Amino acid sequence: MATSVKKTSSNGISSPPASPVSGNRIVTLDEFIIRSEKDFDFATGELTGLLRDIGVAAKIINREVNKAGLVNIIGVADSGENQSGDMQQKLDVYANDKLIECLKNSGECCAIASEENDDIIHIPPIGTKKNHYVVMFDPLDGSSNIDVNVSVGTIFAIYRRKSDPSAPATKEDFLQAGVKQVAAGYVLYGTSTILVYTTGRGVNGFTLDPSIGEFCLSHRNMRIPENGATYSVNQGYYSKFDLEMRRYIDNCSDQNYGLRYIGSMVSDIHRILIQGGIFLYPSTRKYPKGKLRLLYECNPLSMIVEQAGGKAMNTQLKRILDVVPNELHQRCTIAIGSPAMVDELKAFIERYSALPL
Ligand code: AHM
Ligand code: MG
Repeated sequence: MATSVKKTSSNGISSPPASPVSGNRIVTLDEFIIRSEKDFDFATGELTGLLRDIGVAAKIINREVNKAGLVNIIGVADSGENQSGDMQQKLDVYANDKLIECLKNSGECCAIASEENDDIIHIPPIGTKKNHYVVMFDPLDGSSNIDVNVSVGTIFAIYRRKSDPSAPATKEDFLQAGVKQVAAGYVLYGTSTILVYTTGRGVNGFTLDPSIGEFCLSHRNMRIPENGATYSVNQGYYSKFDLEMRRYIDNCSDQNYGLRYIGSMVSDIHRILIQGGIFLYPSTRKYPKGKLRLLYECNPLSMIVEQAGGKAMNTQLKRILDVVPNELHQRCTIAIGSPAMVDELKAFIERYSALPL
């Protein structure tokens, strides 16, 4: 019987084991998850169950996203603003509810934190079962784009809890550095719907085949190109960026890099994962600490990108996955993507942040 040996490189990232499936036959997400379970350190089936729950919720959300224009579900929800002060879209609320419902019904995790909820949500255990995981998600990232049919996505992260499994989960279970994630992923509701995830052994993508209602393995062991020809930033804020960021953007332009910015982070990151490039959300006057959320957006996408061979840091040059959060809805700056491009930006920041203004 083949055994999988966990190999860890100097940066702490495990290299992928031999693929658990082979040949050209269709491999569904459920089959892949179950076959990969043996590679996981604490294989009890809980993590497998959680990933399957998220897969089910993603299919339900996908159905609703795809018929959004037909059923008057697009637009701003009655609840108004969420914790982070953004307008909540109706589909945000729907996606949030479905994820919570799917995770609650299976009872595989002990608590949830969502970008759309102020506080953590406890999940009552089923019977005497002790649950060891907490789940965090942004149910519908980029949702301000829904009304104009631009792709949106779900982002998720799973952590092993720190607190005693026989007691209720605590906020500390969620305030762990991203390097502690045991799994992370996203679902992009795009021209086709794709679920991409990692459990720390490489990154795999599964495209939803609507005819059979299954996510099927389509992108095996995804690797980000070392370099790219595009940069992704809201250049409308150029005058509000720090000097070093402006110099880097000038350099991108001088080098004839293309500018690609969808305004939906999952979509931008998915493109970069496949084609290479860099995504930036630096500090602006409106968001001095950055706009994006560390727990729900930056950490899971950083784990995916690192697992695919890329890099992710904040504009203080700290690896995103090493930042220890101190609040659930903490924001952070981010530069993420092809390793050579992130290194190039790092050199610009080191050079220009040393200059007097
Ligand atoms: P959201 O979680 O409220 O949708 O906000 C996050 C989104 C990202 O998907 C996207 O990269 C960014 O906000 C766009 O912000 P901006 O319009 O300031 O460029
Ligand atoms: Mg978001």
